[in-house]
Amino acid sequence: MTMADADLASLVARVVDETPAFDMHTHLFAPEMGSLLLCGADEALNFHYLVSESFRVHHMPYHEFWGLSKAQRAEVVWNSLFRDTSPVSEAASGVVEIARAMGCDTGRLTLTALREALSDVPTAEYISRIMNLANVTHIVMTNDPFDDQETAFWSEMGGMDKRFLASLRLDKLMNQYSSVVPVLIAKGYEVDESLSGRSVVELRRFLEDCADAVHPLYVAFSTADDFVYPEPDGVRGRILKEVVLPFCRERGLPLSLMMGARRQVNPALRAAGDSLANAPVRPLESLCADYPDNRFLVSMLARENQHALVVAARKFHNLMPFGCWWFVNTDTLVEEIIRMRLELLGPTFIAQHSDARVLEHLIYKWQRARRVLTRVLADKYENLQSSGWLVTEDVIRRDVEQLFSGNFRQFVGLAESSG
Ligand code: RAT
Ligand code: ZN
Repeated sequence: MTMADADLASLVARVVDETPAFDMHTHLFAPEMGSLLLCGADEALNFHYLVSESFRVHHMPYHEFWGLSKAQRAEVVWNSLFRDTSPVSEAASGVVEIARAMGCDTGRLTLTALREALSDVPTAEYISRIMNLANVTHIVMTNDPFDDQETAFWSEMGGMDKRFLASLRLDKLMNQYSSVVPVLIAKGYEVDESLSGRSVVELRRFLEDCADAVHPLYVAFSTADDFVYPEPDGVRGRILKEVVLPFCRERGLPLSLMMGARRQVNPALRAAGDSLANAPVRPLESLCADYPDNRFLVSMLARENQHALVVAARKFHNLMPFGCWWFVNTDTLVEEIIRMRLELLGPTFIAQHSDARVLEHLIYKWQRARRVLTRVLADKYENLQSSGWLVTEDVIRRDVEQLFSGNFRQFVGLAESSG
């Protein structure tokens, strides 16, 4: 039976809200990893997205800002983005959404009230509350083998909160190889800068050891616009071809490429100083063609690259576009990207990831993703219905489940019942 458009739209909204999400890329950590799991108002306000926006308002010298304590920086950000201007940006309005979900009176929101409503301590109960509000079942961490603070916990990872799963992030190995050579040598791996002798075998052993420690769902690295493939003579090209791709193939792990991040354009902004680049898609197509037995999860940062990425995914089934990342994670661009992907790929991609750095980010990032997906899907189902196609609740549930969790689970080989 055909539904009225308004009924169909509210059914889609309900199903999208009720469908749990598998958050396949975040910067959150299991609670057992101590201070690495950030939460609370001061952390939320120190989010680098907000820090960079605040400089447009307060114009404080960088050294002065970074010389403040975290709580003082939170105050500067608060005053700039919530007192002296209106919090209409994506990241600033996200704080208002978090506050509302946590029970604050957002009509009269103060920093004190926000600090009271959000906890600085991620107790098991608090984590469950936030995950329930966001309707997220699993959180994939970004695990850096060259971060000592993090690797100190790796041997205990097996016994940690099962909702937190690992991914192996190899930016330093792939983008700054010479800087990690001494670290690898100190850890007992026989490598050198020119990849001679036993280097390749030893890098492979390093990856095996990392994977044995954290059991990642995928391996990842980000690239700027300088990523080339094939790159027969370059060190990165050789590590990719001789170490990372065979390792991923043999362990059955997808490789996630986050393309178009131009790092440290303004180092004075620290973590907020990265920008974007229009990255060529041809190297990606060549990789997918040359390595049909490897699987590639790909997100691109520049709006200009989204169309080419979707077209590439039509050509290569070992390519899975995921999420709307960082500078394209805004209402307008997420809608454009999801619409484009649905129109060219059907529901065969990963609709969104949160990229949360602070636990409470899960709330607004997923509320937004759900609102946009509802708008786009309602529109698509209305069109289908008007062509006589039967759109039922079961059909909607199946599609949303695939977009929020099933496509990712299937791509990484995670059975429905496990994890
Ligand atoms: O979105 C972000 O928080 C960025 O700082 C990056 O960490 C990005 O998401 C990445 O994973 O490289
Ligand atoms: Zn990220």
